Amino acid sequence: MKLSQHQISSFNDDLLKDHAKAFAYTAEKVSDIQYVLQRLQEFQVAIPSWALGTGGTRFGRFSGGGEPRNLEEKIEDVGLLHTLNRASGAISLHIPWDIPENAPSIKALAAQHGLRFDAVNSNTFQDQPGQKHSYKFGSLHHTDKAVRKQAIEHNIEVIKYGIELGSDALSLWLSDGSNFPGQLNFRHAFQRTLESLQEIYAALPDQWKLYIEYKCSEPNFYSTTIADWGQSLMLANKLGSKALTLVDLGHHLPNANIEQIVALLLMEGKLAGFHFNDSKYGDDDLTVGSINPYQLFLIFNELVEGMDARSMNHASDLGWMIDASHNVKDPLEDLLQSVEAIMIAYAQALLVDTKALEAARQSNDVVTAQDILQEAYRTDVRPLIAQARLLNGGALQPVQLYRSLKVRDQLVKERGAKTVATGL
Ligand SMILES: [Mn+2]
Repeated sequence: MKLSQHQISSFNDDLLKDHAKAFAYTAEKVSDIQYVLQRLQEFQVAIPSWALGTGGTRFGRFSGGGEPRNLEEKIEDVGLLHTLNRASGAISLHIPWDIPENAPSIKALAAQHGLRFDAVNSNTFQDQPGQKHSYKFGSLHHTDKAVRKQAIEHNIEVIKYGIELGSDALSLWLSDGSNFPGQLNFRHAFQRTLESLQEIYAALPDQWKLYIEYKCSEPNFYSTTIADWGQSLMLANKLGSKALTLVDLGHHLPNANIEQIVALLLMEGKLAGFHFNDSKYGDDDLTVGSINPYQLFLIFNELVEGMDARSMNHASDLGWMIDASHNVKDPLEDLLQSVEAIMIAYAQALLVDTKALEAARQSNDVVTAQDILQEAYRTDVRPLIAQARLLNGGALQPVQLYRSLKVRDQLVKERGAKTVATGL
């Protein structure tokens, strides 16, 4: 299914008058509106190929129907999102859930939808049918060299798929860890992981990056071998300049100050990018901005200030990806909400008066410093994002258009009510 430009403009026509009023009201208060709009127009968030089906928990999965049955249909779904919001112009593939059997035709299909391939993701947290060695006790940290070799070769194979598709990063998350005290020698597990990563690192093409994701627990509950940003950074520093630390917002201990972690990784030139989601208790993988939008804004505030300090391009110099799961929502509607939440936090961060904030800090004016941040956070920036979308040819209200065109019903008709997408 493909939406036409005509469907989008005729939907927008009815909303234009109200939008213009709302935009004028907000734009008047922004000192450099052209700069903000341009940044918003450029900003793109990659959609993971594993988030296009209904998510499940360890207790069950309730499919919503019309889920993509193959990689082609997943690309079609991301194409739909991008047509609606013009801010989802990339897809992040997970191997082996989405192996591009015919890379040139997959690449051409993605290009037809205006999509590029973001980081490719490997998987050594599950055993695949016919796999020789099991990852039950880990992969890159495993005590058995043969298991480590198998996991290394898998990662190198994923890099090869990525090269064929024009990707330029391997994103790696390990479930390696231990469930009980005494199970693992921490130092040896770390050393084996490092040695395995060195072999993967050696297979990276020149312009490629290796994203090392960390997670404090799950599926192992006593220790994980790359548990936090410090351990990821230690590995990245030992590996070299292509290795960077990836921050998944749901992978921290409760109440961790993620914005501070981000600020320092960025300062060190070691921040790879993000897996966006939101959570209340653990790695809940909820819709971005649904639980704690203020934290997301504070993170973007550090990102904008820190990237500007290093003259980085906001849109292209870090990896921006969603990593969420949708148990009770239509995945496409949920992803539209997530991208919107990211754009809102980014736009608010662009409005922060950084000079005034720095002056307040210098004079230890704590009240003013807080007010400056909250002034930006409490600005309703939705008309600015809608304007950027309009300028890019997208819909003023993506979810409403998706609903009024009955896209999900159409997908169910085309694909069936019982389809199940590969993924989480
Ligand atoms: Mn993640």
